[in-house]
Amino acid sequence: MTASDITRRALAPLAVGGMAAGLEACQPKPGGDVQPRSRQFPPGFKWGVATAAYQTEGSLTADGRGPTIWDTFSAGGAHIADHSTAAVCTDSYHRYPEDVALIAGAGLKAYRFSIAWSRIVPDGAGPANEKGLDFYSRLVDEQLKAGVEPYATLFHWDLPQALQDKGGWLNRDTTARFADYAAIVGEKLGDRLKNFITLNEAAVHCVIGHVLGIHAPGLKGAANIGPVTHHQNLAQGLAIQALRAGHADLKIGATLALQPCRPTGGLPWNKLASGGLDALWNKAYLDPLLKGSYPKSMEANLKGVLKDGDLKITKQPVDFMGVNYYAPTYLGLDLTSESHIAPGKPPKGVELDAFGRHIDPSGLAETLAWLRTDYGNPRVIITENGCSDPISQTAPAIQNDSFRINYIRRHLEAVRAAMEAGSPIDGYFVWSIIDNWEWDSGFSSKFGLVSQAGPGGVRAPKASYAWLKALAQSGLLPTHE
Ligand code: IFM
Repeated sequence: MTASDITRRALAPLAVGGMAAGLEACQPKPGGDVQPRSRQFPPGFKWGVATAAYQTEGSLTADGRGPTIWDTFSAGGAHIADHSTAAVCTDSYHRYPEDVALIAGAGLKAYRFSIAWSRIVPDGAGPANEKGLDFYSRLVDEQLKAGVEPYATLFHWDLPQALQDKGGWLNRDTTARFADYAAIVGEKLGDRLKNFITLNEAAVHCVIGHVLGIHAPGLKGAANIGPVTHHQNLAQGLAIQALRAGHADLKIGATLALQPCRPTGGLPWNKLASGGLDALWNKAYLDPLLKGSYPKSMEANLKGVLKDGDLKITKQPVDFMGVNYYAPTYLGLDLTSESHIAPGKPPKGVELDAFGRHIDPSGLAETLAWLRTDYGNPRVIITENGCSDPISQTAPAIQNDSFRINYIRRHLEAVRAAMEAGSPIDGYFVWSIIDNWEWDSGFSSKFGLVSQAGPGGVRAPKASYAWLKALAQSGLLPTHE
């Protein structure tokens, strides 16, 4: 889920402080492909895939796992397009050796997975659950044995329900609980697990889960923006400190859903709307981490939330920035909506993928240029990029997925071009290895390189799996699929 989904489906009721937030407008950029001079990726470039615990593991009560906000939100299939739940998913809690074999079998050298907080600290606070830690220990060892480098995300939206009961991300105490949990994971696994990603797409969790109510915990209201944004940033800073205190040699990064926010049409006031979303979606996470500040337009949201000294904690050295990119979004000014921001039409002729997202690799080039020019050019890993089959509750996965190959190929052209422009990009991870449970879309959206016939069913590599395998072997990006 990205901001383009917000604009399409639900932006109108989003209150973000209105036009005041819109003064930092991002500039429109022409859409389209970006051609690199060379199509050869360097040796050592990390080709990988990404998943998340809640979308893959299933086994929601196994080995002492505590309930999470997603268990509550999706109970009985509520709020989910196909009324499914994540009870089984790809059954990766049991089938992880097969997952790893598929990854290694494609010649991929990196696997980004997430750790379920409530498997480690079932009640959100208190002693560690050894059985939960053992599961991730086995998963890490399986990867190392197969020559795959593990990248663990500590939080991919599955907050322990016990913490939500105390206010979740609205409660400042959650930040300390996250640091405690990070310390436990670092202590147990940090001898072998060297790559950590703090939070996944904090903006999505904030806006879709706490403002629009489409994701767990299903809260609504613009008043949540300030506390949820800042507490996630603060938690991240504390967790980075805790991890580094345990093991000095860890490589730690943050993964953001970076997304160009473009004004619709030529009217100048639409820049106010696009700038408003840019501030709270992109800059409200990049700035505290990399600059130790917030964009000015966030000030009103942060009143009473931001405390003295916090920005010294949010600003931490990171070893890489994780960029998740899917599409840009278009916005316009709408005085009839509470936020004054409304979804806008993209320029004529813009391509859409089957999920309804724009296909626009220039947006990826643009986000990578921000990091180069405005944020000190940190090392980067593309921690997610990919596309879905057409949304369908009944259609089987498309095995001959040339549209996915085409999407990945065109975005890799933008990655390679950004490297030529000076971006230090170390890797590219496709979302995702196997079709999994896509949050509020359930199983009706399929992003995998491999299909699975229903929860727990037979797995079959798609055409894109073989294509990525050939690319990972040669490093040479083909000119067509
Ligand atoms: O499935 C999600 C993932 O959890 C976060 N980033 C976007 C993916 C596809 O929508």
